[in-house]
Amino acid sequence: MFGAATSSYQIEGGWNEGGKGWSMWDHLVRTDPDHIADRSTGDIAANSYHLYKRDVEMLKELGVSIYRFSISWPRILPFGRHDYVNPEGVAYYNNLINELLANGITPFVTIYHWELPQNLNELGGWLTEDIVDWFGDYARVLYRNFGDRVKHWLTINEPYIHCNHGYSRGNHAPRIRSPGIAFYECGRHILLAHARAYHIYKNEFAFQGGQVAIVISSDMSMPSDDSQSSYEAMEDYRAFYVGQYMDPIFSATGNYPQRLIDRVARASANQGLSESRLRPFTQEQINYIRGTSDFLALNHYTSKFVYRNDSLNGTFEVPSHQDDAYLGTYPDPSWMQGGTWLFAYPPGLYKLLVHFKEKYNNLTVYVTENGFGNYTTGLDDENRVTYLRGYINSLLDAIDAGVDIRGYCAWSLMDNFEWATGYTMRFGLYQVDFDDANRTRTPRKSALVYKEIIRSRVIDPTYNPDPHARDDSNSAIVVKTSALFILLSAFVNTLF
Ligand code: PNW
Repeated sequence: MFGAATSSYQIEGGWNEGGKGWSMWDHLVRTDPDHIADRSTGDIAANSYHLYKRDVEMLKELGVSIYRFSISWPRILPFGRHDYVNPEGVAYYNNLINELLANGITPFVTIYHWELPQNLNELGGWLTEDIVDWFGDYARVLYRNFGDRVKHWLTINEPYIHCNHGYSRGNHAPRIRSPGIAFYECGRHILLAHARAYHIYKNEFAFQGGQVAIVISSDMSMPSDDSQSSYEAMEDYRAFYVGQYMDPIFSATGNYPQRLIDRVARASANQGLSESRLRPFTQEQINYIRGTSDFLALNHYTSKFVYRNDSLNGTFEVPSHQDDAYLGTYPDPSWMQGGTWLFAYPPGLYKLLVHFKEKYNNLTVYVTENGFGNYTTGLDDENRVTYLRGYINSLLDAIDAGVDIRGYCAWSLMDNFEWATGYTMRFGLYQVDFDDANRTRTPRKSALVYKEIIRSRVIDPTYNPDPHARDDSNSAIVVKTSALFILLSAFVNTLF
């Protein structure tokens, strides 16, 4: 199944319409506007709150069978808590879901793509265990209202990126800078909250017959050379930034990776602390979290080499997860670069999937995000075409290697609010004109290539569509009509 992905804050707009409450991103962009690269907001974004029918039309044009989108928590629960459900919010997502189903497109719904209601943020957000209750109650509202039609639920998007940007680097909402403590607390509560939402589904909504999964972001990591230290650094990279979130759910032991436990415990002890900054799970919590994902929803963009040597001495803040992990990374300079962190290495997807198959006992995978973002706009996105072809080809190799892959979603259906980089970074198959009140969407070359791959089931490197000359648009009809008119007038002229 091929699909395309988006998230609510990045495309919806309608930030204060239809009874919606404030998320921590609404709060960030109003209280700290200079933090966003172009001082923009998601107040209107691509205006999908009003243009969702056009979005579904685009999905139809592409010929995809999956649309991955997210639900805005404060649009459904304006105050975060489940004691007041906003009927207009429910109506919006009902309309979207019904429109998708009427067009034969399966919804994959992300319950949480970083839009924490601001008042829950003020009560502690992801740093308090109360969020396990809040999140579970919110998930229950969604299952109850939409579960008759939604059969694929994705609980939480990318614990690592959310905790690293929101609670460690302080680059995303809620802009907390606590790389040695909050970073781990955030991840811990995300795992518990995810498990709560999973159990609620299985205990109360199993009759709906759907599936529930967590969304994990993972780069492919490789040792920078043959040395033991590089190999160890790579294993630590995987333990800190992937295993921390995956192992408690997908591994047989159901706990954090031992490397992660050991390194944080040792660093904490060296810092004179009486306990590890990575709080251990109780056996009861381990049992509660283990096995709580019906498949792996994987977001993958890039790859890196990992090393550990003396050049790292004194480079990390103490305490921090960077200091705990104590490793360096870099991309191969020959890889095509998009945004600051995005380097294209298509074989990385194949290697990662084969690694996961071996490590996590033949798990089932949907790729829920993969795409190319850069700072250029326009319709001739050759580099995005190259990226898509390369990564889809790599996916085919993984299927040949026996990996159980069920679906692939491109990020993103359209240009959108790319968090702290605002609208400066573009990921869209469809270009969105943010200067135009209508937020006109136009297919890029990548959209036409993706459409042809989906239609033909072939990656044809010679296929070279022109996104400026569209034979299926109204303008083509205008051209034909005017040609007819010229012919007619020529005929009339010969008469007189
Ligand atoms: C994802 N990295 O975040 C998010 O799920 C999307 O909301 C976002 O728009 C998209 O990727 C593009 O950035 C990531 O540094 C951010 O590897 C950074 C990384 C990966 C994913």
